[in-house]
Amino acid sequence: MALGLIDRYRDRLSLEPGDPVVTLNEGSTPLIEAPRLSERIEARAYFKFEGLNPTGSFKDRGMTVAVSRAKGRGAEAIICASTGNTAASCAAYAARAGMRGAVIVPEGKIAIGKLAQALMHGARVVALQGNFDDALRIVRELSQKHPIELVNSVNPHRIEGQKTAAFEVVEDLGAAPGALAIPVGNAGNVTAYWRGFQEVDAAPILYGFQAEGAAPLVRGEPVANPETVASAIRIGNPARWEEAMAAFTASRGRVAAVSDEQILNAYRWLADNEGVFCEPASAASVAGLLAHGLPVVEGAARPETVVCVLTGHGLKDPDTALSKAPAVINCDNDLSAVERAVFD
Ligand code: AN7
Repeated sequence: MALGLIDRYRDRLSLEPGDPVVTLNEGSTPLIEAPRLSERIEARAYFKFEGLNPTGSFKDRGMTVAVSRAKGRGAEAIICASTGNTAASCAAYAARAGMRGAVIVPEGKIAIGKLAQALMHGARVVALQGNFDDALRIVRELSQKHPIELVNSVNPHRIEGQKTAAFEVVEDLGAAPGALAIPVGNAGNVTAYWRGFQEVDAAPILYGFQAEGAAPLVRGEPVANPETVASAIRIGNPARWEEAMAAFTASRGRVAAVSDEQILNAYRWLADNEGVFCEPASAASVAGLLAHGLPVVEGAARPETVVCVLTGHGLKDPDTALSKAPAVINCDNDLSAVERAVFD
């Protein structure tokens, strides 16, 4: 049976000896070869498909550690601000731990699959008339005032859990990849990968990608009203700004922007040509490689292997999928009509 990541890596994580293990057997996600993408970018490409975690995103890696620690210190409730995935993960792990969960999401900007999960897991779901950055500021204040544990990636245990994805990449490849491409929102995940790689003496070039309308790290200043179809990374003032920029520099990588059109094209191309259905924000990592190639810092070698982190599952957001996909063909209840519909 596949163990959860605390059972696999506990000695490298931040838990106390007495902490319970709150797990849904997250992690151990597949590293999938990407033959078509490899052709297009002229390097050996792989997907780290984090959409196959229990609630459909990489957030579960951080949540198992953060919630186990919270439970170990006797917390009875957890809270987060979220663009969707953190909300679903927080709600599921709260249910698993027998704790109360609350999630604050930007009103009208949450993918339907994520709302369904958060509500089904019994979390209190609050839709804020503001954006993610407003929600994060408010939950930070709330967690100072009340005995409720904040489980956004400002919580150090989240980063600890998420760094295990880097361990898995190196284990599965048998070596460090030459480069890693990753979407960047609040910048917790890229921070976590870099820490994980460093702990196993690996140093791939990090390519981070933000959506053009929500690209504070590329612009070098916060974006007051971030906008993008990739709702997961609709974030204007990343909490892990400094650490992420330090990681890009240390790895000789860079952060760049991709347009919504490039994101949506990559999103559909991946589903259609590689058989992998990720969410739009995740496709930003592939869109970035297709748009920018493999940018190489002077003096560094061009990477031969590239891992693209596909951070979340496409079923999160059926509305965006259906608006991009071809139409369904309606058909009479009749053999020849079906024949025409299938073969014409
Ligand atoms: C699919 O769920 O911020 O740079 O509240 O869901 O670590 O923020 C989600 C972020 C990339 C960006 N891909 O990661 C949330 C939230 C997906 C995501 C990111 C998110 P960070």
